[in-house]
Amino acid sequence: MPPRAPGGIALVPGLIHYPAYLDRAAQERLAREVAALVAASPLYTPRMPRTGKPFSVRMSNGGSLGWVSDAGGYRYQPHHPETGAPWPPIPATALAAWEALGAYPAPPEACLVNLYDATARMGLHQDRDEADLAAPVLSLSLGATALFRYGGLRRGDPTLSVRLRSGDALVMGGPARLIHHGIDRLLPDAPDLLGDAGGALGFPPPGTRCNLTLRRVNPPATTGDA
Ligand code: MD6
Ligand code: FE
Repeated sequence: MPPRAPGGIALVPGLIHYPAYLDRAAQERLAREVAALVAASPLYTPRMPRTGKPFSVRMSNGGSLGWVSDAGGYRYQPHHPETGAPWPPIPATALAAWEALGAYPAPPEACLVNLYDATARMGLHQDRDEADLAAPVLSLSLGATALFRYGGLRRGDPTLSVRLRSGDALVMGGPARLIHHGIDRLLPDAPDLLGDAGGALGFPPPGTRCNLTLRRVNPPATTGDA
């Protein structure tokens, strides 16, 4: 395994938090890249399998595959569910973070973009729609601070929470790859590093939070791009 970047904090084995991994300039660069991504591939409201209940988070994707959810279920697909267009490329700043922190020899195929407003949340879930569970999931946060909750492999396991701030990276891999986790809420009073710059850039909109999760979906051997 390649060496990990310094500064990571193991919240539990395999769940590594890198506070302020992206400096201010890198956050602004990533914010511009994601603004261009969502201009080409608009945020949409996903729906829960079976019930069709809308998510409170809006989503888009970059990469050869994007994660989507609708009444038909969760899946990865190569095109936007509303425009039918292929997803745009994964932002370069996010790819660089995968190479530095991903600890995996193949590039990510999917970059899920989540946008939270002040009332949005994400229930406790596992990321388990990927055929390749050997690869970690890398998350990058921009904008407002969020309360991230994480537990164990069983749904009823006790949980802890950590604040994810603008510029933070989080790697979920190894023994933590399938732990339950979610976002309780944004913390409106916690100033975010991107602050005014985010407002000036227009993305993420003031008071909102954007999270990117990069995933390897298929084992490298089946796609030949390792
Ligand atoms: C979020 N993150 O931070 C939601 N999943 O908005 C996730 O669901 C997540 O942060 C897998 C790995 C890291 C994550
Ligand atoms: Fe997740």
